[in-house]
Amino acid sequence: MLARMSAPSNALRVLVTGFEPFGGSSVNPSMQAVLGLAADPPPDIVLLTEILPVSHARTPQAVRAAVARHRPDVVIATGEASGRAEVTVERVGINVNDFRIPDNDGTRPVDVPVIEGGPAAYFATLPVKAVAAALRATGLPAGVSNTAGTHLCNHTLYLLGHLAATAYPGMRAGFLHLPALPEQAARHPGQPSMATATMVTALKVAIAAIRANATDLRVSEGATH
Ligand code: PCA
Repeated sequence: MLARMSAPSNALRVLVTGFEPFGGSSVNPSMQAVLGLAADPPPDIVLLTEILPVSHARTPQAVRAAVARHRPDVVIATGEASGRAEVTVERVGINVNDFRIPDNDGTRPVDVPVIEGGPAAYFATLPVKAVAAALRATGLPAGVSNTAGTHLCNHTLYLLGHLAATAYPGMRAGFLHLPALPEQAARHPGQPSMATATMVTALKVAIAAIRANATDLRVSEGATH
């Protein structure tokens, strides 16, 4: 959907995607965050939003169609990572589907490549460290993650990297994993959570950081494990 019509014609085109609920949950924080952002878009960009299916068969076509239709300069895909306490900015997508739980069609691929014959991995082309730093500077818990898992979030990140490398040169793309919503965590005592409004703020801060940083910061966000 085109959420804003009045941005200048040379304004940055930013596609933000979320996923529909999956895994038996009736909500997905990424869908709530993207709907919240679409309802209150940043004034200085062209915000484009899509809710993607959670389907090994259908997600790739939905991603390809969204990029072809919207021609974004920047893609920020988002998804749920229940169990994580922070907004995590994914560094890398790998060329494998190895689903721990079935997708919404009941499909569970094991060790199936995202792109047959593709490279092992694509790095996100967003300034991941600058985004994580900007989020923390705003008072939001955030970090760089070195694995987006092996389900459809990783799939989407890898596919966006593939599209940027092959068909859409210059397109910057990456992935933010979001914690569970409070109402999800309430059913799993001890699980960390984040409110939708906080996630919407995080997306706005991420967009601003991407605009402000053509290249990434040279600071360590490394991990030992
Ligand atoms: N999270 C899953 C897929 C959809 C979503 O929101 C993942 O992390 O791969």
